[in-house]
Amino acid sequence: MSDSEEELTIVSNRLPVVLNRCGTDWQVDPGTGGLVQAMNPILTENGGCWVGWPGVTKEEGTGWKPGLEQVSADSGYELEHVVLTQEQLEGFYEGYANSVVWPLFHGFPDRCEFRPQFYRAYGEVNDRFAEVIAARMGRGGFVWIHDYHLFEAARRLRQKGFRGRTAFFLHIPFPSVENFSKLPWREELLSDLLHYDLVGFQTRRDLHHFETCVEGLGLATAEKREQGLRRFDLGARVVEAGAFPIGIDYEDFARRARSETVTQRVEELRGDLGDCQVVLGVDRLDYSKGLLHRLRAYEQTLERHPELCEEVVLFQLVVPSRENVAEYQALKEEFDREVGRINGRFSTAGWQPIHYRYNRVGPQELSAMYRMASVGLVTPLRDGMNLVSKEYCASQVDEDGVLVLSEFAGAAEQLERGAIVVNPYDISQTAQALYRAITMPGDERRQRMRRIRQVVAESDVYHWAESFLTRARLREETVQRVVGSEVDKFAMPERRGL
Ligand code: ADQ
Repeated sequence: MSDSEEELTIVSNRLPVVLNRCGTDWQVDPGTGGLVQAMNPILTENGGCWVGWPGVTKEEGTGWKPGLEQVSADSGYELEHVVLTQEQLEGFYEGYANSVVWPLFHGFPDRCEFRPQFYRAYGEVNDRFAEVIAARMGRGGFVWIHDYHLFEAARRLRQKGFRGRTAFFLHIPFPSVENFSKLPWREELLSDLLHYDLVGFQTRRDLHHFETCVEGLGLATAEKREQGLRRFDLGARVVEAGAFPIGIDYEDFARRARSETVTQRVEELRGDLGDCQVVLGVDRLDYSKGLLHRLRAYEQTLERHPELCEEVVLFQLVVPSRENVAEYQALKEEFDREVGRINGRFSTAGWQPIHYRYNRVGPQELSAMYRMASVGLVTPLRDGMNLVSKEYCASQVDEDGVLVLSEFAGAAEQLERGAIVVNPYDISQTAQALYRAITMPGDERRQRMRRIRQVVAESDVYHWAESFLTRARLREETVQRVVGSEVDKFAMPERRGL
């Protein structure tokens, strides 16, 4: 087997499956989403394995196992599950991952709960993942680990004798040194990342933040390499870091948007809305997505331009997320209240300014909304990349939509030349941008949209996976391997909180 055909092991917090309980049985379906779509062809072609948590805890039993085996057999690669208890899940997932790393890395340090027990649970669960990976891979091979749930996996894997190559991709932003420094376990986290051979970020800004943190905390010095890569020489080994902006399956979105079913659905939706222009928001319910700021900006647009009343509607789709967390429930309540207030303030007999749906919609419905919308309003306060902005553009097959995009979405680095870029904290500027988008002449719309669509098409998810994997594999020839106890040279003398 040549290097490029080498078996690949992917690791992410969740396995790419959807489990639903039907009475006492389980229905197990293959997952969807960009990562699955990108990895499927590679795993199917070269063989491989996906390691992750199946989505149910140890206490819920193992009735789903036969279904998982079936999905594994159908997909052509193995699915290796990691068993977690309810208690581990709470400390690791709801605790450290989502109440420490998520808010801190998105620039909300005041929302963080820096509890040592969360950090301990995180370590325990990362160790469980490392055990499962090591049991499968032995001492060698190539493993690609994803996202902020698994910073420690490479270090723990090496402690178990693994000597193969490890790569990591962070889907969320990497914070500035000011924010990062607030983390009680900051040196530990950086040292954990420096146990990987290759660390990938979404944007050059994230890479720069990482570099500044590593240098600022005195762990290593970065050397600039080709294609913007950074190289950290740690003596016993070398770590590379780079920006690899994730993409979407552009062709799939464009094809679906052009399909007969979607074209018909667009007609129906347009019929329902009369001649109104549609401004579309599509988000997971999360404080990082800037939903309340967006409502205020829309309200200000209507206030300043009353002539837009009965001419425009904001269609906001929200996917439920972390529904059992009080903070998210409060956000939903406030969002509902604000929608009600704005609708109460501006509605007329036959027109309502905001149409709001709080559910997950199927791919065809989503595609119809993307195609129908004259403006894609994507204004997160911080976002690793933001796939919605790219999906909107790929679905704009008539090329007459305008993307209004937050400068704090990773996507802005690639799409700034065609989008109207805004600071979502600046309500007045966002309102002006929205007005400009709604009233933009057809020629300018097409010119801008064409430019963005080209970027989204060229840097699709396949391009992302291939460029990351090529870099990770290239490194084999250029990098010294870690031997024996040299791994521990870089471990923290005392890992606080453990
Ligand atoms: P997310 O925070 O989940 O991803 P995003 O990139 O916007 O954010 O992806 C959301 C996905 O959910 C999109 O594919 C979208 O189509 C889908 N979606 C949203 N609303 C929906 C609805 N009502 N019905 C159906 N589907 C809906 C994390 C990071 C991002 C990064 C991605 C990928 O937080 O910054 O872009 O990973 O790396």
